[in-house]
Amino acid sequence: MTMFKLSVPALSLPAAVVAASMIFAAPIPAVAQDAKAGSLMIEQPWARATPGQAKNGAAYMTIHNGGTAGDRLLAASAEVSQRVELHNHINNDGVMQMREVEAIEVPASGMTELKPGSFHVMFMGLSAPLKEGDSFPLTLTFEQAGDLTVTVNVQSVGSMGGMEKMDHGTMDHGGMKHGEGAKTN
Ligand SMILES: [Cu+2]
Repeated sequence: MTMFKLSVPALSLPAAVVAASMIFAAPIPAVAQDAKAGSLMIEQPWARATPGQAKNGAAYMTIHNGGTAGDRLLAASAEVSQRVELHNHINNDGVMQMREVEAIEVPASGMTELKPGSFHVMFMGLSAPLKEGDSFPLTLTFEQAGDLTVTVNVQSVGSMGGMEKMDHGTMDHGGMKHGEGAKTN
């Protein structure tokens, strides 16, 4: 009997909550604001705060596709800038450059990550700096799922997103010249 009584405090409430959340919650940060449309789920859209009078900014997110058909992100729109483009980074003889892309593929039963140094949503001609802690709506247009509006959270200038796992010191997006190599319409 004494042993049973002693074992009860060992199963404290916080430990039980942690155990439950490990079982039921997806492994994403608590700050995530996810959005769903059809078989698509947009995980944690975020943008990097822009320094000083920077005219361009970028947003990132992970697009999950739980469906049996692939989809494509065709366009994005937001009020924060004059233009919104879909970009990718390419390695051009060792120099990282950004290029506008026609679409970003999201494979069936798969996902596509928009992240620093890779695919991103580019804001060209910001009307005001993106400030840490702010958030703004971003409408994504998919070929199959149609329009989906997500809330983009602005994180610190040096942020790599919720995961903080990558170290791309030489590929800092914020310091790159946007528009170089990007085609104009
Ligand atoms: Cu870009």
